[in-house]
Formats: sequence, C-alpha cells, structure tokens
Amino acid sequence: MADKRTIVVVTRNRGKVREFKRIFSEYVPEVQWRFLSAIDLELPEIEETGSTFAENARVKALEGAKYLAGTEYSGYICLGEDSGLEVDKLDGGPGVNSHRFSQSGTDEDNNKLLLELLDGVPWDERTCRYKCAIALADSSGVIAESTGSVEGIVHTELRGTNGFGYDPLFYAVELGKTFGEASDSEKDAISHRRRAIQRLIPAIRCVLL
Ligand code: ITT
Repeated sequence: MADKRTIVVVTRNRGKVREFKRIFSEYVPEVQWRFLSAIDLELPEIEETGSTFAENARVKALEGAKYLAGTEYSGYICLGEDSGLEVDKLDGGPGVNSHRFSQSGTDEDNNKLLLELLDGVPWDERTCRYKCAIALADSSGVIAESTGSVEGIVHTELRGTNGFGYDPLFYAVELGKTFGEASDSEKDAISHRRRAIQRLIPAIRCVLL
C-alpha cells in the first residue's frame, strides 16, 4: 500500500529537493513528509523531450510513475519539476536548457557564460525570470499541474553563496538582493518553486491527505 505522505521527486538536483522539503513542511506542517529523489531510488535518467517547462515536468512525473510500477514503490505519487531562467536579452534563453547552458553544465560555468553573454548590457536590459512547472502523477496519469515565476535582473557579478544554479546572479527585484545573498526563508517567500507549490496545495490536500 503506497504511503501517501511520501512523494517521489523525480529529480537529480539536490537543491530542488531541499526546497521542496522546506516549502511543503511550511504549507502542510501537520504532515511528516518524506521525499525520495531519483537518486535515492536509482531511477534511470529521464530524457527531457519537451519544448516547454510544463511538458518536461509532465514527462518526468509520468516516466517516474511508470518506472515505479514494477518496484516496491508502485503507486507512490511522483512529482516532476522543470525550471529555469529566461533572460529577455537572450530571447528567453537559456530557458529549458538552463541546466545544460554551458558545455560542462556546472553551475560555475553556466554563470560564467551568462555573464559573458551579457557583458556590457545595461542594468535595465538585464531583465529575466525564473520559471517553474510542476506535475504530479501516478501510474494512471497526471493528477495535477501548476506553474510559478519570479521576476529578476541578471546581476553584473556573482553575489552570495546561498541556493544553487543561477542564484548568485539572480537579483530578485522584490528582495533587493540576489537569491545567493538571500536566506532560505527569503528565497522561499517569493520563489518560482514556492509559487508553483502554492497553487498545487489544494490538489495535494485533495489527493494526498
Ligand atoms: P532534474 O532535471 O533532474 O530535475 P536539473 O537541474 O537538470 O534536475 P532542470 O532540467 O529543471 O533540472 O534544470 C533547471 C536548471 O535551472 C537548474 O539546474 C538551474 O541551473 C536552474 N534553476 C532552476 N531553478 C533554480 C533556482 O531556484 N535557483 C537557481 N537555479 C535554478
């Protein structure tokens, strides 16, 4: 019998899992959530075949649920999340390719490339946003979906060491600092991931509780 307080987060990104844990326990504190990642369950790598965040979130959730069907975790709810940074000056890039923006795909090289591409671009033309799409699925298909976004400016230099990915360059207009400089609770208060989860809470209460 599947444990409804356990969500399988179909991701290999530990930064995302940390944020899901924090945000879910804030929204639904009465539940002792347990999150299992694609790394914990040794799920095979899932190819991101979609051209939008929403499509890729669906692919991750559905593929994860399909894979679990033959295991002891059969019937557990899978959460697929696809996210990234859209920079206006780069015509919305890196977008769905945010993870694999630079050749190596490390956070360090991705940030370096972003700074290089925006070299000399004035502050008011460095507008960007983080976007996040989430899908929940089980073996019968998609159960719920949502999206969230947060507006920012690509900073001209790395600021702070908190968070992950592009956070040291993402100057959040609402905070007046980068996500790299923000505390966990400051980022969680306005992040794209939090906003997507917030919209999903009614469905989560309905399906999981
Ligand atoms: P999974 O596909 O296994 O979930 P991933 O890191 O490859 O892990 P994505 O394909 O969704 O995930 O790529 C998201 C990338 O966008 C991520 O690697 C970061 O570079 C960036 N990103 C998304 N949300 C972010 C956040 O909150 N802070 C910093 N960077 C973020």
